[in-house]
Amino acid sequence: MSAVSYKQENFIGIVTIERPEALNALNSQVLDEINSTFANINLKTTRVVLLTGSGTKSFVAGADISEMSTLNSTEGARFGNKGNEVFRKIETFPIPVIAVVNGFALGGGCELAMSCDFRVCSENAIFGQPEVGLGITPGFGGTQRLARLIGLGKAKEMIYTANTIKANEAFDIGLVNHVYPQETLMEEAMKLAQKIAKNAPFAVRACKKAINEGINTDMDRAIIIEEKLFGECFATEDQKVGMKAFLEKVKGVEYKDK
Ligand code: CO8
Repeated sequence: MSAVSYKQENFIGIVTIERPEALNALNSQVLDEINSTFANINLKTTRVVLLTGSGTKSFVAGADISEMSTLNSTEGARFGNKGNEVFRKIETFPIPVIAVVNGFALGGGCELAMSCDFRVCSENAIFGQPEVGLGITPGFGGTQRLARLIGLGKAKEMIYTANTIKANEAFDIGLVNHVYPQETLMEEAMKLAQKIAKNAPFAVRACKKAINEGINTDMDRAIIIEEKLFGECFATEDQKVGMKAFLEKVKGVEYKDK
């Protein structure tokens, strides 16, 4: 039975992890299916992806503890590598991916959310990296992405203590961009996605690439990455259409990704 579903509404793709019996925990099958689902997204017809978990209790309650419990050191590293490859694919996916966190985002769940461009969550969301309480480190990028997102001191405290934090604290420390009531979470996420999808697709993708690649290098190199992508925008029809519309005071221009 499939553990990941995909649907498309206009330019928005919705990927849902569907393993409610284990609070959407990530086993090998789920990781493989997330991977193939993203690989099959049509980038000509999709401009934003929302990634969420089924139900109202959990986004993803971590990597699957049953599957991990019997792994030896080599197998553990291989499992970590499998998750890392999938998460890196999401992080570097050409179009924005928004994590819609509808409950627990623990361990691998928090790490999955952090591999997305940004996160929105419901009021009942709980975030944490509880791995040290299970005798392991975060293994799907948590030690790296959490520190980059919320700063070294806060990340170290969360990881060393295994403390979980509620939605409002996640908002206060910048781990999530918005907190919504559970009932309106998906509707609000869709509104954000639609707003992004209305903008020039090439330019949005170029921004993602520039931000992602630039953040990992020094400013001199980073600014050159931006310059190159900025220049490429002037070869698109969307740049002509967008600027002409502004000058002619035309509202509601439709971009075609040319
Ligand atoms: N793995 C497997 N099964 C899980 C997981 C999980 N991570 N989380 C929940 N489940 C299962 C439970 O075992 C339970 O199954 P069953 O009904 O068959 O007993 C079912 O989901 C429902 O869970 P609970 O009954 O526990 O529900 P509660 O509401 O009482 O509690 C919690 C919810 C607090 C979320 C609780 O389930 C929990 O603490 N879960 C584990 C959270 C956790 O520790 N996550 C981190 C896992 S480690 C990790 O993610 C490492 C990532 C990097 C891996 C690198 C590998 C090398």
